[in-house]
Amino acid sequence: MYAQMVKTQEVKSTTEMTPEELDFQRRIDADIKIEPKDWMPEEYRKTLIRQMSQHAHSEIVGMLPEGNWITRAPTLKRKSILLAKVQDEAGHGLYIYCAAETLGVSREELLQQLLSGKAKYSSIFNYPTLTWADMGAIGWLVDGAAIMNQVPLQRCSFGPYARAMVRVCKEESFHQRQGYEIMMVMARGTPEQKAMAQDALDRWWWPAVMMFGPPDAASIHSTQSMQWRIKLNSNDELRQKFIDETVKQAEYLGLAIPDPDLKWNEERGHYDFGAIDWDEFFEVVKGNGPCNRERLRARRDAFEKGAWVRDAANAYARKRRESASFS
Ligand code: FAQ
Repeated sequence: MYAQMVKTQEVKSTTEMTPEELDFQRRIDADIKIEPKDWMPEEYRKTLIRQMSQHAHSEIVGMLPEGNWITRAPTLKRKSILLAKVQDEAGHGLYIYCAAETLGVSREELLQQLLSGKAKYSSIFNYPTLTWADMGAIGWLVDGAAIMNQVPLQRCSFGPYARAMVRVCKEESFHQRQGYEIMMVMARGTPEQKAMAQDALDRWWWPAVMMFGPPDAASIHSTQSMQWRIKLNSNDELRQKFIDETVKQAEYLGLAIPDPDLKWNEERGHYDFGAIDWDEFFEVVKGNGPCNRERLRARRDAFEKGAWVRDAANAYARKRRESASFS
């Protein structure tokens, strides 16, 4: 249905490219990184700003569902681990905003686009975190999906983005393990704890599978982004890889993935899986998910309440500039 509704971007063939574009594409094909001061097509710059800012916003908005459990973590150890994880997400957002700024856009502009609702962030962060087991499911599934998508981005064509991904992926890998460990403890705990772990898996499975974006036939940006190596894999390729790897992990936990159609396909060498509810995905992306309004309200509140910090930092910077110009 969506494949018929969506027109994927058309890409230029080499004969249609200008000499500058041809040279640019040759550098990309030779796996030479593009740096901020290099010539680049305007659309390449715009696509990167769109993807990188959405990525940075996802990291920042992604702090909210887990932040919700910091005060309610079951032990001091769990609290300090969760606190560190949420702080890491803030760090990821900052690296990626910095990398996006090298493309000539200011952080203020990017933030305004988030706060006004113009810019997107990942659909996954519009779902509520109802129990402690959700901390396990987010680490295991959401960070797991994020790594699957971000490991290839370490080799993307834009230098600052690729380099930012190196550290992000190392940290995401720790996040994924801490989530899986929470699930392991709960799955082997009391029957009530195991039921909580199963319930969290039931609620997070399909939103995590949707995180990879619309199916390839409806992915408007993929063809061009893959030609420019802004994306190295298609949405469906990464989704399949995630499912193939996660099924074994669920089996080890003794938990059931909530998909009756999940079945190993010997011929394809992959798991077949059931139909994804793309209506739900597009509703969430349009702003109608269970927590979209709450998430944006929290970010707007934080921005308003943080005004005095920005004012103080600016006043301090101004003072230092003035005293430096007198000496
Ligand atoms: N949610 O043509 P495509 C994390 C939009 S980080 C919302 O396929 P593209 C860490 C898309 O923007 C998670 N919107 O687009 C963490 C486009 O709309 P536009 C974020 C989505 O860009 C863990 C339209 O649909 N990761 O989780 C989504 O080629 C735990 C058409 O789609 C990244 O951002 C979605 N899921 O491919 C933090 C990684 N999917 O812009 C805290 C970098 C698609 O034209 C706790 N980004 N859309 O209005 C990417 O790899 C790509 O941007 C994709 C989408 C794969 C997400």
